Amino acid sequence: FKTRILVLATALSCAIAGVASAADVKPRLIRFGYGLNEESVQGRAARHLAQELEKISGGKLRMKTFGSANLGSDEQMQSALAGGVQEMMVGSTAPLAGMVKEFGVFDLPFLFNSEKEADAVLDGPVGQDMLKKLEAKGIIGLVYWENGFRNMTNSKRPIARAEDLQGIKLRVMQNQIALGVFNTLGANAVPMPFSELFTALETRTVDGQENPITTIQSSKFYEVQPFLTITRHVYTPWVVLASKKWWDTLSPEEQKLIRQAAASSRDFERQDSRADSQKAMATLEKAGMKINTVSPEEVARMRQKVQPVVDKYTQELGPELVKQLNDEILKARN
Ligand code: TK8
Repeated sequence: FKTRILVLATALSCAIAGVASAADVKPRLIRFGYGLNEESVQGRAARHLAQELEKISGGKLRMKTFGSANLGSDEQMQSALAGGVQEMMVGSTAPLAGMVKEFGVFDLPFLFNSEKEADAVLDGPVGQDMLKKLEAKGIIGLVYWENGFRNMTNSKRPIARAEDLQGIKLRVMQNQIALGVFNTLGANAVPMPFSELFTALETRTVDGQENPITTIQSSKFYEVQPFLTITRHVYTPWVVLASKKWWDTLSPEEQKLIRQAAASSRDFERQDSRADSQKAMATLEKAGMKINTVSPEEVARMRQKVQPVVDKYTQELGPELVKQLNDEILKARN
């Protein structure tokens, strides 16, 4: 008899918990913005996130995705999240360095050698501590997606040596480190939001830019940029963010579902990005881009050239942080 009561009581409390958690998830519409177009890796992962969230919330948490910077550039969306006027987004870490300077570490060139190293650092203590720092600025950092290793394109000439960058107006992401790195390599660095980039390339306001292969393909930069140089000079991530003002109005159950869907989108996106990178390269070749790869010797020269910039920003970002980061990279490498 005793065990029967126990079984009954357990069943009852489970049922109550079940009911309580279902009531804890209210019908909501979440606006999720991103910068690339719908056909990009970013677009596919945004759709995956929306579908996953809808599925695991029994259709209650619905997400409307806005690509092509239709809700604004990365920087504008970051402010909108902090102000509580937009719920969620994905964007680059580079413009976030204006809020939490430590995000600038991901703009230090020639840091990671492989995607595996980047995953280890981003999902490890360095990457996660940085996400927590965003809270004081009104933003919840959820997960990192892969943007990837960046390469250069331009409309003037193949870049075989750093000297070939002389006189090239090169669009860079909006932070001091990116600016310092490319000016030191010899280019005329022009900070500009990604949302203005295609037009700037088309009208020759700038001569070149740098981004991963997947983006060069999905944003059709090959239509206006004849030269592609494989440099893999920096690995930059994307980060999925939520407005803290909004987040704090959610129930713990809703927050849990969003975290769960975000983790699923991270795994999906990284895999998709890596597979797409191969395909995108073939598309760029077919489109007739003139492609060259800088030699390992030249990469070593470039590294040396930018070392003063790395040293300067290591001081500004915190030598301890940079050391911790390098230690984690070495751990993942070996
Ligand atoms: C898209 C950007 C883009 C980034 C850049 O909004 O700005 O060049 O690589 O992916 O975040």
